[in-house]
Amino acid sequence: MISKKLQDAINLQINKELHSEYIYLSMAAYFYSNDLDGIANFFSVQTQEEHFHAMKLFNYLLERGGKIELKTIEGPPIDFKSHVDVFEQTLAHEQYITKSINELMDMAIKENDHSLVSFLKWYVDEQVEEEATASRLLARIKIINGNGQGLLMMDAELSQRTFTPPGSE
Ligand code: OFO
Repeated sequence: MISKKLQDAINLQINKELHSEYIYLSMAAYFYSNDLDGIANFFSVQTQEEHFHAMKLFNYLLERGGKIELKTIEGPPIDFKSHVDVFEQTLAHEQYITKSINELMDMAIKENDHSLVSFLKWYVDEQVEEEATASRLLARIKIINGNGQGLLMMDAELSQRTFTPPGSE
């Protein structure tokens, strides 16, 4: 049985992952309305990833005999200043999520919850990838600096992204 303190922290992390899903859905909408459907596709696939992150925690908590307590999902940003702004917000958000996962890991270590420590390692690794992707795309959109040809190339590349549930590839 998991402790009440860790149960609360996992429920909060589920909320943060669902909030991430909502944020990326808003970013997808921004790019769809700017006729960059490929970049919008990237964010759309990201929403599926975030849903997966939330559900993985959800299923784990149930397996541990914990209680799921879903909370209100905060609204996402809906106005973006520029394409660069979207990617800056993406990187900042992923850094925030990394911090949150690390804090959860610290709590699990402190409580000697070996199962949770082992489970969270997947998220620690995943966050390395999340930050690296956000950082690479931010650098590229800055290089493109509004150049139409560069933007269309990035759009074409990101249109290829599909969602593959981790563990099934
Ligand atoms: Fe769930 O990693 Fe992004 O937010």
